[in-house]
Amino acid sequence: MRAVAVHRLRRLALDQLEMRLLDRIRLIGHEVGFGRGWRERAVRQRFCGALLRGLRTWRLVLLRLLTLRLFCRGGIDCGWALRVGPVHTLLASPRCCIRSLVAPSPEVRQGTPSAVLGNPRMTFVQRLGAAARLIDQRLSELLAECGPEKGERLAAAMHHAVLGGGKRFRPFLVVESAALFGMAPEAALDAAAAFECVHCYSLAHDDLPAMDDDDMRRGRPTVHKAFDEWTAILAGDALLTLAFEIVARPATHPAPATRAEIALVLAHSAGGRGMVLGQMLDLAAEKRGEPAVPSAEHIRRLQALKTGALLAASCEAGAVLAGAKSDERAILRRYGEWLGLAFQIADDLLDAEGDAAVVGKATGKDSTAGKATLVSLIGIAAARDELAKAVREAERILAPFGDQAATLVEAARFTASRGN
Ligand code: GRG
Repeated sequence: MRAVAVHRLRRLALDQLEMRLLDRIRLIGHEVGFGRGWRERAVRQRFCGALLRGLRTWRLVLLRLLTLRLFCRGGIDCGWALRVGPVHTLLASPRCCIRSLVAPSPEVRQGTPSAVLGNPRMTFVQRLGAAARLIDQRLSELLAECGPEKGERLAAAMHHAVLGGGKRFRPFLVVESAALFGMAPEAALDAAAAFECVHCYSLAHDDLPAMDDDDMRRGRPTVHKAFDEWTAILAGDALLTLAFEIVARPATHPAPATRAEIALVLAHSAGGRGMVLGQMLDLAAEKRGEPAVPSAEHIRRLQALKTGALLAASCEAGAVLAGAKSDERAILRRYGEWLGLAFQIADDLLDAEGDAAVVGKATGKDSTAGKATLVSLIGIAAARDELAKAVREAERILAPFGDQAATLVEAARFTASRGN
C-alpha cells in the first residue's frame, strides 16, 4: 500500500515537473527565437520529445535544458544542441562533445551534395550549415587547383581570407536559386564558390586600416592582422581574379554563353556600378563627410550597392545557371534585392545591439564612428519595421513558386533573425 502511495506521489511530482519544464521550454523557445512556421514547430516538438524521454531522470533533463540554452544563446542551432546531449556528457568528455558539435553530420560525410541538401528533415539552419560545409570543401579544392603554389605566403593569406568561418550565405543563395529551377547542388557549386571568393576579397579589403579598420573577422584576426597590409591587399586582388577564373572554366557550366552571362552578373554587382561604388559612397560619407547630411534615401542606395548588389546577383546567377526564363530571373533578382535590404538592416541592428562574441567582430562601431546608418537615422523600432517589411516583400515576390521556394523564403526570414 505504502509503496503504491509513494509511487503515485512520485508520478504526481513528475507530472508537475513535466508541466513546469514544458513551460520553461516554451519560454526558452521564445527566447532563442523559434518562429511559428511548421518547420520550427517540428524542431520544438523534437526538443520536447527528447527532453521528456529523459524525464525519469529529471536532473538530466534540467542539465539538458541548460545545455540547450547555452548553445542556443551562443547562436548554435537547436538540432546541433540536441546532438550534443546532456551536460554531464560534456563534463565527462568535453572533447567528444565539442567534436560532435563541429564534426560534419553523417549525411555530409557520406552523401553527395544532392543527397545532403535533399534531406527534407533538415531545419533551415542545418541546411545552411550543410551547404556551407560542401562549399568549404569545394573552395579549398579550387584554391588548391587554381590558387598560387602551396606554402606561399599569398596562398596562405588567401586561405585565411576564405576558409575557417563564414555563413557562406551568398553561395547558398546561388545553390538554392539554381535548385528552384531544378539544378542539382553539385552543378552549382563552382559558380557559388566564385561568389564567395568575391565576398571574401571584399571583406579582406574592407577590414584594412585605410577602409573600415577591423582587427577581427569571423572570430579570427583579419587578414592584415594575421599577415600584413600588403599581403591582405594582394590576397584580396587574387581572390577577385580567381572568382572570374572559376566562372570562365567549363566545369562551372558546359555552355560558354551561360558562363559569360554569370561573369556579367558578377562583374556588374561587384564593380564600380555595384559593391565598389557602395563602398566608395560609404567611405566618402565617413571620411569626407559627403554628403554633409546623408538622407535615409542616400543610405538605402549606398547599402543596396555595397551589400545588396552581390546578394541579389547571387540569386540571379542561380537562376541564370539553371536556365531560368527571363521573367523568372527577374523575380529572383527582385527577391535578392529585398533580401539584401533585410540583410543590411539586420547588420546595422547587430552592430547597434549585438554581442561582439556572437557576431564575431567588433560591434558598436557605427555609432562610435558617428556613421549614419538606417538605424541611426530612423531609430531601432522603425528599422525593425523596415526589416520586417523587406522580409515580407521578399516572401511575396516568391509566391508564384509556391512551396518550391520554401527554402528561399526561410532564407529571407533567416537574414532578419540571424545572430551573426
Ligand atoms: C572593399 C570593395 C569593397 C567592398 C567592401 C562587403 C563590404 C564591401 C563591406 C563589409 C562591411 C560590412 C560589415 C557590410 C555589412 C554587410 C556584410 C557584407 C556583412 C558580412 O557578410 P556576412 O554576414 O559575413 O555574410 P560572413 O562572415 O558570414 O561571410
